[in-house]
Order: sequence, then structure tokens, then C-alpha cells
Amino acid sequence: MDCKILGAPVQDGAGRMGCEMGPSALRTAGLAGALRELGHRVADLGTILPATVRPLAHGNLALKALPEISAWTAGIAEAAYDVSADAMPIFLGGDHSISAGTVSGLARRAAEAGRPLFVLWLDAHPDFHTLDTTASGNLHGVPLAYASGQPGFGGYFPDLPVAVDPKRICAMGLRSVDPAEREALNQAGVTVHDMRAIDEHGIAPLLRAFLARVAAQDGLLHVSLDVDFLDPSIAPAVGTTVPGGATLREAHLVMEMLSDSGLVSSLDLVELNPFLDERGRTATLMVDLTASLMGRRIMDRPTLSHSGSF
Ligand code: Z70
Ligand code: MN
Ligand code: MN
Ligand code: MN
Repeated sequence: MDCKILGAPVQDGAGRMGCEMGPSALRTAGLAGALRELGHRVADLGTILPATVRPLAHGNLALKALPEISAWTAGIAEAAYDVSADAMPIFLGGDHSISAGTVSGLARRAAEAGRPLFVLWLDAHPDFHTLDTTASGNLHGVPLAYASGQPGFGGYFPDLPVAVDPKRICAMGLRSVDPAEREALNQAGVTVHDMRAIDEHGIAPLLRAFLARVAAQDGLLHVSLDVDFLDPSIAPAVGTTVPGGATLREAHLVMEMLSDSGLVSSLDLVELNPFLDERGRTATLMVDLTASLMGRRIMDRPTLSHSGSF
């Protein structure tokens, strides 16, 4: 594979500082080298720049850094569109607001290629607030709503060239969902596999069912991996720790199945806050998970397949 790494050092979308250092920590943990060891060609394109910041006033006075995040979204969307023409981009956040840009840019690219874009959102949170419903005002809580064309972003965030069809989104690992998000997710028809579903069915059959849908429609698949998908005991470097997250083994299994599928066309690594890390262990884990996604294996053999319906 031709991998292109792009840093998006955004932190204004999270409630606290530190995610700006995320790209540096992921590079320091050896991301490029790990991918090259797996036989991929890797180019690190450096750091994405935001568009020009312009003043924006919104009725929701809780909103934080709206002009800044809007400018970042424009810059990141443009970069995502450009880079995805001929390579697999890996976006290094930065808080999760970067995905407003990555997903919208990738959706524009996919539409031009005549392929449906699917999104796998691996996160404790759905990040499905609109500018009107967010109570915290932290804009890392809105990117999936924006990119899937939910209302209220017009005039504030960049005009969305192409929305991702909510029915092509699968959110896995959720365990912190606000009431307005729950309502909107149901309304929009997003596939949600919360922690309870993962406990009840196991993560593999849920993921397998989604991957089968992507394959059946010859889709492109964007994976957005929030550090807080993982249990805080193995991934402490996050601002919002929510107990009960994915285990090390579940997370690697997800990545290995994604790798086997051959469907993944782009990746976000987000919400890493190196200021909160313990000697780089979370950054290293994110690199290891990316390696599993890109082909690293324990043994060179596939596991037996199972067919079920979810
Ligand atoms: C909550 C809010 C959030 C990430 C926290 C949390 C949002 N729904 N997203 N961490 N990645 O404040 O809107
Ligand atoms: Mn361009
Ligand atoms: Mn998130
Ligand atoms: Mn989250």
C-alpha cells in the first residue's frame, strides 16, 4: 500500500489542551517505521494547515472555538480530498473534530470516484451533536453529525459538498451517549453497536456483518479510531476517560478483521493527549493497532469463518 501520513494538530475541539501534541507522539512511537516494516510505502506529508479564521457568532453560547474549528475543518477537508486521490491517508489528530474535515473530504473524493463511502466510528462517544444540541460546546462532539449532513451547520462549518449516508455509518464501542445524540442517531439510521451489544454478541460478528455490507456495495471504508474506544486501563492518554472500553484483544481483533477485509481506504487516529500518557504507552498502542490494521499478524493464517446475521 501507498500510505500517506498527515498531521492535524487540533486541540481546540476538546475540553482541554494536549491533543496538539498527538501527531508528534504518534510519530515518536514509530508509526512510519512500523508500516514500512510491513512492506508499505510511507510518505509523511507533514502538517495540515487551517484555512483563514473568520469571525462567527452563533446562538449557542456554549460553543467553544467555533471560528478555529471551522477553519481547521476547511483545511483538513481540502487536504483529505487531495491526498485520497492516489493513496491511503492516515490522519494523526488532534482531537476528534478533525474528522469533520477528513470524512467530508473523503466523501467528496468517493463521490467523484463513484464509490459509496462507509464509516466505521470506533469510539466511546458518537460525536453526533449538532451546533444547536451540544451542551459542553466542545466541537469534538459534532464531527459525525456534520459529515453525515445533519442540520444546523450551514454558514458556520464549510458547506458540505457530499454528505455520508448515515445508513453507511457504523458506530462501535459507544458507552457515553447524550439524549439528543441518541434521538438523532435513531432518526438518521446509524448502525450502533454499543458496549452492551459487544458484550452480548462479541465484537467479531458485529463487525463482520458491517464489513459484508461494505463489500456487497463495493464501498470505500474510512475508519475513525478515537483513543477512548479503548479501555482507559490500557489507554490512559485521553481527556475523557470512560470506563468499560474495548480490551486490548478486542481492539486488535477489530484491526485484524479490517485488514483481512481489504476494504479500508483511510484512517483517523484521534484524541491522543500525550500530556496524559504514561511513558508513551498509549501512543505505542495506537501504533500497534495501526500495524494490525495494516497487516501485522501473530501467525500467517486466517481464522475459520462464521456466518451469522446481525
Ligand atoms: C459529549 C459532549 C466527546 C470525545 C468526548 C462528549 C463528546 N457528548 N467526544 N470525547 N471524543 O461533550 O458533547
Ligand atoms: Mn485541492
Ligand atoms: Mn470521538
Ligand atoms: Mn470519544
